[in-house]
Amino acid sequence: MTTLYYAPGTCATGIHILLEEIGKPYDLKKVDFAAQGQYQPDYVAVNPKSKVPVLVRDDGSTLTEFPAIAVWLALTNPDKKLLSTDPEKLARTLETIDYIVATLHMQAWTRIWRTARYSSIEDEHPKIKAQGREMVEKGLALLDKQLAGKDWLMGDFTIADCALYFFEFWVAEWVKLPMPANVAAHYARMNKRPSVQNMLKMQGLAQAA
Ligand SMILES: N[C@@H](CCC(=O)N[C@@H](CS)C(=O)NCC(=O)O)C(=O)O
Repeated sequence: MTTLYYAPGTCATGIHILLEEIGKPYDLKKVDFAAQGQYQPDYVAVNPKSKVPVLVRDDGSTLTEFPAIAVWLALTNPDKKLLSTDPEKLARTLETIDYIVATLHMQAWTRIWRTARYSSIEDEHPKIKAQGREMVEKGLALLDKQLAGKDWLMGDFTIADCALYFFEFWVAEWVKLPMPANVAAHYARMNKRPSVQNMLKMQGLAQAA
């Protein structure tokens, strides 16, 4: 059966939401980050990159990287209309996801949460964290502009909204930075979706959002 490896509240929440939107049966396997589970041999055998999300498909093959998993889920479930195949809309959707994943997650949040990966000199950490925060704030401003006059990033609900959700979740629940109005409204809209409510319950995060 399709299986999602996740850790609560991580970027894997976006893939979990997509699985709930699709509504087909799947299994969940939790990776215990507190116990460094991502680095243990049994998990490295699943994903040598030691990251979540990982999707194990029905044929037993694994898929990693948020954008790849999200696109694959959308294209294999076309009836759910989670990604337009119109070239312009598809390119714009991927443009937004790449910004959230490759710039905001990988560059900004990694500076904030995994600061030691940027410098082993502790005195430099406050500066690196501040850079990450600045990047998050810039991202919030750009995404707020993109959401102006729209309920969802692309007009219709797509995989991009699920990527934005994990970014919003971190801002709202974990770092508690103020969100600009359109982003805050998008986060509230997402939290009302049954798929998001199910995900929050299943990951033990229901109190958070
Ligand atoms: N580029 C990857 C990033 C995945 C990633 O960094 N996931 C984080 C959780 S949000 C993780 O597994 N971190 C564990 C670690 O770095 O030790 C993707 O988009 O899937």
